Amino acid sequence: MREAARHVSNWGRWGGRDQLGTLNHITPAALIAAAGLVRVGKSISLSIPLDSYGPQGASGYRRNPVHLMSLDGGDEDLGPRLGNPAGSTEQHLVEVLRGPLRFNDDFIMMPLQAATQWDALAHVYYEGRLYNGYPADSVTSFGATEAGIDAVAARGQVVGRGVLLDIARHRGVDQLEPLALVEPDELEAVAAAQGVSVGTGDILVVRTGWWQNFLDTRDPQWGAKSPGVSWRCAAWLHERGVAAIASDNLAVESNFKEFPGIHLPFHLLAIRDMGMMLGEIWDLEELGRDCHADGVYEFMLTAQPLLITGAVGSPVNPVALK
Ligand code: UVW
Repeated sequence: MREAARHVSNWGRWGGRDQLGTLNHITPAALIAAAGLVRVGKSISLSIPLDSYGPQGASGYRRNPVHLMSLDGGDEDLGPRLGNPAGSTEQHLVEVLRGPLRFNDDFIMMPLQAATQWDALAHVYYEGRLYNGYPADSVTSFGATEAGIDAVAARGQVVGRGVLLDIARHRGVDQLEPLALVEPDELEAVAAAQGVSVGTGDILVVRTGWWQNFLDTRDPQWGAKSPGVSWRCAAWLHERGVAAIASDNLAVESNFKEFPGIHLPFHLLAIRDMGMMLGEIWDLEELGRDCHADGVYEFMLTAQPLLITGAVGSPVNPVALK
């Protein structure tokens, strides 16, 4: 692991104040080339629904999104029935509801690490240092002052060439086995079989079929059983200049415990040493079917996080464009 960390480290590569990490690989030329992949006018969302029925909830510190209505037709109808023609005692609404306009408002409450999301570079660290050597205390209760999701979102940086590697289909299964590991030579073999290359500035999307497993089973241990890439894939991504990686499981990587006492070793290497954002819990089912049908495993991918000041992650609605 130490050797791997040294090999993949990008600290200082884009300057001592860099906030983007491997997203720096998405150059203007890469973006122009990605736009050329939109050929048939098709768009596919890769987001799971943001609702209370998602895969979070097994841990104490994460919950599924909670969606609440703060104003709806029921409120506006109730007022007149109770003798208040405006339907509200709030002064602004009293005025508005005297006219024809009616509207509905809502809230969402959610951990930014629930549902389809990006891990920002400030999400994971070890030995007191974040990506680029930023000190751990640059993230406080006010949020991240370095390597937060806001730096990425403000640049609109997460758009480029997406490449799907459909590991499940290549293995001839709907879903990988629980805790299965995907190794670099398999990434290579799947790319070759699909006739697609993975190169500098690409956003790699790895399908394990594990999202469909959740839909089929609703297993509370779904996340803990995730198959996914192994920590050895970090070097493969680094050598190719990949900009970001996303998958349809809990944490991109397999939850298989290879080293006693070390959890999520790929996270440590990818986020903290390489400066690579991880896209988690993406729905790759329709994209997988589509790429299989037309034999085209590359597309323009737009997956901008929300510009949430100081956040260490963000929900995202990634869209593949062909
Ligand atoms: C951790 O659980 C630490 O990370 P993630 O949300 O990226 O899986």
